[in-house]
Amino acid sequence: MFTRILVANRGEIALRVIRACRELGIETVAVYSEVDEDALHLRYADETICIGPGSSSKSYLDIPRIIAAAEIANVDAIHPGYGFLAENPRFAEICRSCKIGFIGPSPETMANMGDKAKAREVAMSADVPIVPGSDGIVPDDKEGCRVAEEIGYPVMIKAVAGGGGRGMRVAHSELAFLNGYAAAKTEAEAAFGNGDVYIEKFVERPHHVEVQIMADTHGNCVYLGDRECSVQRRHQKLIEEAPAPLLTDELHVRMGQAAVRLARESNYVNAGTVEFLVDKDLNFYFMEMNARIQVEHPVTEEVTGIDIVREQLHVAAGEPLSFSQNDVLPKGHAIECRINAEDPTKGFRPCPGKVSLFVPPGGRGVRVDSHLYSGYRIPPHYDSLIAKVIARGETRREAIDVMKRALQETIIEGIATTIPLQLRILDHADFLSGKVDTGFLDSTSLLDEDH
Ligand code: MV4
Repeated sequence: MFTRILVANRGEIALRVIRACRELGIETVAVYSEVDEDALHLRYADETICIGPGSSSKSYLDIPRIIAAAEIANVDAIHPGYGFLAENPRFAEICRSCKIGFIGPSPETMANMGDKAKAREVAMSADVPIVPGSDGIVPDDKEGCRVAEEIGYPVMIKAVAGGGGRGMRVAHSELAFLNGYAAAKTEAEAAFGNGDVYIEKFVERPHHVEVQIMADTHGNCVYLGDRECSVQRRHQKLIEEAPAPLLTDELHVRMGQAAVRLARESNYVNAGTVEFLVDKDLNFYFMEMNARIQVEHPVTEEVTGIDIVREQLHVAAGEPLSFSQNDVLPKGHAIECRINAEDPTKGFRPCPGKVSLFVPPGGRGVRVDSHLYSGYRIPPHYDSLIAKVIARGETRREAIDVMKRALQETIIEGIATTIPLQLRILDHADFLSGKVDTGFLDSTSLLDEDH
């Protein structure tokens, strides 16, 4: 096992990684930017290194600064958390050439999964269903029109370098296609430096269901069950749960096995997530693979009892997974609310600032992953996630009741948060019946400003 690792991240995920390391007896080195001098991850780590100014591009995203810190601190490996450098194949490659372990998949696997058109090909080879669409990149709009006609409108135009909803357009007609094609290419070129796009049949109001997998270097690959992540606004998830309420017993298994086939086909090693679209008839289609630990991993941990970050450390050190598929027996139900420092009455504008008082919820069935403390000043430079509240119960209804109680007792003063919105969602009839697809929030009045 590693003796010392560097955590190339901040916020709650830095704490999550440091906690797993401490339990395994691994020393930790935290890096931080100048605006993070008061951040909690510095207090939890064994050593700290300032890597630059607040701007991410000059600190948490700056590969030479991170590598320099890793060399100076003499670590065995780097855990990238999520976001920042977590899915950057060039960073993983540089770690490899510097003989620093990277706690994630190989640069080759990461590059393949980062290219959405290549990922579709891998899925096809693995016999994992994909949405009908183009055979790879669409070279020009004339060819695009031909493909769109063939698969039938409406279609979706997607950037190969995309993800998270950027560089995406829906087209219901040829005219809309021509406009959307040009717009998607321009947006993708600006956002990713790569304007290549492909086409898929547009799936109306799909569910976003994802499968957590874990793979080691010994050929073991298992699925840890699924999560429903459809409650989102502009591709920002607000509530996630495990298992996905929509699926039948048979579908939990079929989707889990499909995710494992895809991971095996791409030589995947590490924790990973295979995202699927599920339509109203319960057909499922591969969408993307995320080559990192995800924000919502705790709901899977709560129903399986498996420490996913601990297993990441084991497999990155070349050890086998500590469990096999037969040991994964999800029990009960877990829900996560992502608490963001955003003002729902001001169009979800981020509202950084000083948290004058923070009293986290607790009690039976509650877990809180957060870097917040009373008096902490949230810097404006990073994302607005300030806490994850996770509730579990024997049943979905019980988990919802625990979550409502937990959010009601949470005290966060000095800034606005998404908690009032999440409490309204937890009371909504469609949420209670488990019927929420990705169009749910926009189709309700829950986002209106007059609440
Ligand atoms: C789709 C789709 C419908 N049909 N693809 C959005 C993010 C990106 N990862 C893929 N996304 C979608 N792809 C086809 N062929 C609908 C979405 C989508 C969506 C997916 C997951 C979660 C939320 C979403 C919100 C709007 C659109």
